[in-house]
Amino acid sequence: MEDELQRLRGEALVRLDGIDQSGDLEEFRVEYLGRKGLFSGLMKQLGQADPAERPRLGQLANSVKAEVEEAFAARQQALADSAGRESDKGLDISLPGRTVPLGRLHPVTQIMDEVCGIFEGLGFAVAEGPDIETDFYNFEALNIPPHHPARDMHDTFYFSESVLLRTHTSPMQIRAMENKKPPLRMIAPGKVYRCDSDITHTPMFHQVEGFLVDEKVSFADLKGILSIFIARMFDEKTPIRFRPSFFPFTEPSAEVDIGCVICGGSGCRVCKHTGWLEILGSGMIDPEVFKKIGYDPELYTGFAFGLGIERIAMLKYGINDIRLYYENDLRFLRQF
Ligand code: 2U9
Repeated sequence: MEDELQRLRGEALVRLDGIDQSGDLEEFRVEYLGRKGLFSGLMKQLGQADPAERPRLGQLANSVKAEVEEAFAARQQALADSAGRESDKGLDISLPGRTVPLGRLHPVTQIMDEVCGIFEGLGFAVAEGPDIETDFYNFEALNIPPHHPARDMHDTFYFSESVLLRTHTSPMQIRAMENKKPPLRMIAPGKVYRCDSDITHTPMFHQVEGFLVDEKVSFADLKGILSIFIARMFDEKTPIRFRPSFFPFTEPSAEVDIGCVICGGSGCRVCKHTGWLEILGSGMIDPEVFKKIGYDPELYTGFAFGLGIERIAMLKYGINDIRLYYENDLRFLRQF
């Protein structure tokens, strides 16, 4: 019995040593260590052994079985560890990681922030206000007469006879004037809406308007502030010219041109071979506007200006179709 135990021990340990698959390991467990396995069979034969020898043989059988069970557990662990290393074989840690695509600000937002930042640096406060306005704030207070073409159904989006989508950001400035007394320096950035769509117009676009009101404000102040803005937005040496114009809410009025940023003034497709680009409108606030909101036009004067953000961005980047901004083509938007 003792010899048989030692033989089984040796055989089991040699078998275990050669096992390299978990299926074979399970087969081994059933054959040697299972309830009907070889070790259990030997234990059962203990009953037939010499009663004086039984305790010693019983102890020996238990310790041999425990040794084989321990070797079995060690083999099982070794197989599990090497299976883990196998699955790591598909991983090449020297490969570069996947880059996470970074988002960025829309070109219109970038220009909007740049324009606002320059005027904020010159002491202008930023106004806020609703996109949905009334006829009074959008037209009447701005001295736009009842039969002006801008009031036409074909130019303005109406909700009802007197409620509409603002066509410029000036209503915010009218509201600010109603609530505050001069001196006032303010810009009004935001979306505006007009019934228009072609390569230079979209039904929604962005404007920044601004004004400065105080006693003794002159056209020279307007020229000074707008010249500083142009020098900071474009270049110190950018040529500027003021051209007489007309707006219902300013008198006198002027449009402001800069030397073409694309061709340097020699003439190109962007400046239509004139050498100049129109970038904003401006003027001295019409006394009729002051009367509408209750400012004394004898005491106060002020200048105002307005610019279209998409247009500035088109000139700056040489873009010829405004609709590209709103088609969400990432190949276009990623360039800015
Ligand atoms: C108040 C009084 C007057 C704002 C002004 C312009 C001239 C102007 C256009 C530029 C291109 C609109 O986006 S655009 O189509 N704007 O030319 N805007 S003066 O005048 C004001 C504003 C507020 C109370």
